[in-house]
Amino acid sequence: MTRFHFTRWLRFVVFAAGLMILLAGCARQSIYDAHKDHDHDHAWDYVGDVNATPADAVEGADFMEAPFVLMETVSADYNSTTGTAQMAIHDHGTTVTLRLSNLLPNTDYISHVHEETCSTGGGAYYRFDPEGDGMPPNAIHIGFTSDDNGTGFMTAENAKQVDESAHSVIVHTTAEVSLLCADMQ
Ligand SMILES: [Cu+2]
Repeated sequence: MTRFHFTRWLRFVVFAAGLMILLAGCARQSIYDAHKDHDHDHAWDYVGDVNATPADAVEGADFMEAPFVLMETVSADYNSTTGTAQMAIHDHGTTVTLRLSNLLPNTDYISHVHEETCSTGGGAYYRFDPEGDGMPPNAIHIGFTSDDNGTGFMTAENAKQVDESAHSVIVHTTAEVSLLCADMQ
């Protein structure tokens, strides 16, 4: 290969790699765009907005609060983890707020509203339309990252009101190990 051809080939490879990264980013973005509330700016809104009004500050709501308890599948890393889940059902839908302490620091977690109680492991995701999928906005997913001290805080909003079959909130690792559960109603 001549130097000229090698340079052109190298430029093509760099260009192609850049294009693939860009396209992967767009595909990822579009999944979230499809679900997000367009009143907000960024792609992760559908799994929470740290600046949203927390459940315990929503006026005139049907308010519930429950402590998180450790689930059977939890590792010893979480022996001292504590926290609460709050749910506010109100005229504009449902607000869920999580507050946790002594998680692993700087770690991503995912949480969902589930349709069964903690004693039965929570069962499936709660779905507003039982015939629909388990993704927002038809389900409530709450994603967050713990801070340097292992504190987690996030609020997720949904425009619909959950019914009485929204029984629990479960926090998982990103590998879907169930860690903590709160019985809401
Ligand atoms: Cu879950």
